[in-house]
Amino acid sequence: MHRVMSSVVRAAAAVCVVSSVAHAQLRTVTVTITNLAATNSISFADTHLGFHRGVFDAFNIGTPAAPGIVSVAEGGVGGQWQADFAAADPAATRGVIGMALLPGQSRSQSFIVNAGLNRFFTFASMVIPSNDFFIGNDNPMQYRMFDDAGNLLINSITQSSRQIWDAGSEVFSVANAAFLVNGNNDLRTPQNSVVSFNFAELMGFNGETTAAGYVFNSGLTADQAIYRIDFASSVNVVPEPSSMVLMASGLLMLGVAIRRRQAQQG
Ligand SMILES: [Ca+2]
Ligand SMILES: [Ca+2]
Repeated sequence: MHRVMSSVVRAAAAVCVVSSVAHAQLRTVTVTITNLAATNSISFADTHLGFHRGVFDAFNIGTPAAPGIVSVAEGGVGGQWQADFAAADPAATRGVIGMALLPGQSRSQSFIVNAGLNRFFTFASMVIPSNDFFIGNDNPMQYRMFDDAGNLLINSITQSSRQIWDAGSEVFSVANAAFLVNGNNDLRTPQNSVVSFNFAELMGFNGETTAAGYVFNSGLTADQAIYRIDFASSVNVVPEPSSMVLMASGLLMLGVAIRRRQAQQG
């Protein structure tokens, strides 16, 4: 009798453990990006982002920009950045919040994140107009998003003008710039330099008409906030198919144990 009851308890415990492991760390995280720059100042191309283990390092200050970050900085599409991220960390939750984000605009998107596995956040977005300017985190472990219980540790990330990067891959040129009526983003002159901070050079585009129709005026000052990412998190209650299978097998074990007990009693 004792043996039978303990197998029932074990089976019941297995159901509980499997379901709690499957659900405890899944979070729905809503990411909202906002362009804080003044009217007629900088815009941002696609924002590339990911929740990850902290191993994907897209660039380093003072070293030449790798093709991944160049794919963000020189046109905003970021295909190589996404591919490199996927290769470095296949279990990461990656995404894109798309299209040009004009001064004053906000955009939101939700992601299902395993908060226990993918605790860190990385982002990169081209600053437009420019030849090769972007924003993003140099250190892949700079933003730890979740504590051990899966609670959000960071509600907001703000970037100021002094945090704008020059990828050092393309020489400044109106004629070769993205997002300008008088620029052709397909043209480039290699710069052969390194990643560095630079926002002052953007003044060189003042007076140029942007692809969005406004006449550009940088007006940036070093400590001015230009971009913000806000985070809101809730527990994700939709079980994944794999956890449904595990729960079903746990219930099956429970059923077998109960039938065994009934057989012994009968
Ligand atoms: Ca780095
Ligand atoms: Ca440059």
